[in-house]
Amino acid sequence: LSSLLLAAQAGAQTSPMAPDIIAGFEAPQDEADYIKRVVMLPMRDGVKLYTVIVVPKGVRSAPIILTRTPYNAAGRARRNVSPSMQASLPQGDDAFGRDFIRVFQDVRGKYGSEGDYVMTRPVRGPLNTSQTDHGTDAWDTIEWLVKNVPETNGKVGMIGSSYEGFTVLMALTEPHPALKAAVPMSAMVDGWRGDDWFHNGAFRVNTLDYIGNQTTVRGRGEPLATGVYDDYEAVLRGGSVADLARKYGLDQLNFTKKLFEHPAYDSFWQEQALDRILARRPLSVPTMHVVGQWDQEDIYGAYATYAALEKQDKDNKLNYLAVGPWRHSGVNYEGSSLGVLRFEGDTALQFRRDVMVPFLKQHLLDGAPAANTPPVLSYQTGSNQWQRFTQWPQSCAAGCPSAARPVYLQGGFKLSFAKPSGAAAFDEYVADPAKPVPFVPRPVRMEDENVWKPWLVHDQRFVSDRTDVLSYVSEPLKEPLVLTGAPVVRLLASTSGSDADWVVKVIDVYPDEVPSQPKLGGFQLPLSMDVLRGRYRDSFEKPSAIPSNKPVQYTFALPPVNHVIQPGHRVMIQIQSSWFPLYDRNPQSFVPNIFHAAPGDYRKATQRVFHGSSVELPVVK
Ligand code: PG9
Repeated sequence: LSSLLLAAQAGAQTSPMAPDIIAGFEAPQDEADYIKRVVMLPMRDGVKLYTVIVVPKGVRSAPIILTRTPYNAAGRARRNVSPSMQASLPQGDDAFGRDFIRVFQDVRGKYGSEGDYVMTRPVRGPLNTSQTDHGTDAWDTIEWLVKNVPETNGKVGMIGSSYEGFTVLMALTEPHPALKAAVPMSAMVDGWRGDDWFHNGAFRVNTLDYIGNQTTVRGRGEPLATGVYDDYEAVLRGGSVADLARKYGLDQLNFTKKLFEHPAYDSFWQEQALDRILARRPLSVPTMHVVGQWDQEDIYGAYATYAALEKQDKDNKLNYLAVGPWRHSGVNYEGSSLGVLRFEGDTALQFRRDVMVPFLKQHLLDGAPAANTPPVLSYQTGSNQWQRFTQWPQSCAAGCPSAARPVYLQGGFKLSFAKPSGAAAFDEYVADPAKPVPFVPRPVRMEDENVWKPWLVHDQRFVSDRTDVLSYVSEPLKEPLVLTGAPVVRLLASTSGSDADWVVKVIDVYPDEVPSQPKLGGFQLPLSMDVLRGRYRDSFEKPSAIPSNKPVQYTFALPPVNHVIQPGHRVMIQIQSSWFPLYDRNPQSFVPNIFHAAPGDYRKATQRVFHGSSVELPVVK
């Protein structure tokens, strides 16, 4: 008998050559407080998208929160490998509790999804003659989810930051009727005016690394192997952006080609700008635009889209704006500080728990109470308090509750609200493309998150003493100066070259000593700063050479602020002509396409900034 048993056991043995990776492994889910399903979800053209559905166990009639991502849906739904739903989902989901079903989906062509990836896939129209776009993919996804997820009440909300915010806005182009609420955060809206790729025509060199990362493979690509620790050195040695891209093979990539073919604000950019697209379509879905005051990647889009849609929301029922004291996507992480700045508690959690989730519940959860969402929620820095407004901005040139006031550049590097009179005096500096002004202290490590995330609040003293940076400072303030809106630059300047960049910063200069936080003594806190590529001063679409040595007017808006400059502090306006290596160098001689500038095109120029130039500050009475 025992020999028979042994033989039977031997028969049941796994062959030594049985493949060890089996098909269809499934881990038991008994311990978990959620059920995870992975579905290849069919779109109208037959392409299937990888979709992860996370359902809290025991839930019935629950709404769905959908995020469409190019950043690996599987990974987004697995922050930790854990039987706990909260531990598995992203940190920013912490306030959802167990009331919602959570869905992450890879966009076409990325990670587990089929199809082709187009980096900023245009909406169907002149730039996209196919049958699909992110709007239709969101529509088809929602249609499938409400029909095939048995635990849902048939209502869907979409949230997401940055690229994931862009896909939220795309879903609004033709929203599915079950899409009941949307929270685009730090969304990429206009890649030329001020989100991701360019700011007012100046190219952001760090996006080359992102393009490599996102489009060399379906998953995550390798970082550029520069072999140089200091990005300042690596980018400077690279020459023009086209030469730099070629060095790392990035010139093979279609998105690089598209960038190089469209340096100006032509129809390629205009027809993708989501604020423009959405302004032409009816808004029917309650939408809360979220952004950080110091968003170092997508600081433009939320305000622009909110403003564009506001015309359709006279009753303040559909279009909301929420701005916190955050970096890019900071809304989804811990928000009690940024760089050296400290706030009152975890402002990001406060927003998610007390504002965003009640807003989503009101629109998605059956029987949930009204949320009392303010049309505009804004954190005022410098006083550290949340404010509720009925409109944004609170101060501007005309039509706002308060009128903006120009602050003027004066002789002796003074700054004051009194308009200077008299002759056309100026200050000058030599801008040398061989020695561009760094945007953070060297060595520059753009991929170091401790450098990159808080760089917009970095103390500006590291450049104030450079001979190619002009700093105009006010007397110490006697009263608080409240700024709530977008500063507008009105610069009168000349260049000995035929093209020039103008970087302008509004800075809160702290008193010499700050007893409560000594490191803030004399700190130069940037409140709002941006760059204008001079060739676009008259037209973003059609660049033109700058007449040499002639004073020319440059007018452009800086990113909005909500900040109190306290008594004893001073206001500073800083001006320079490069911001390197984040922004590519302007050769300072006019060439048809700066991406392809030749080494000889880069020339020193003498820049003159005329007194009486001003920055219109959004002062609130
Ligand atoms: N800022 C990133 C991005 C968005 C959209 C296009 C390109 C880049 C992001 O964080 O997703």
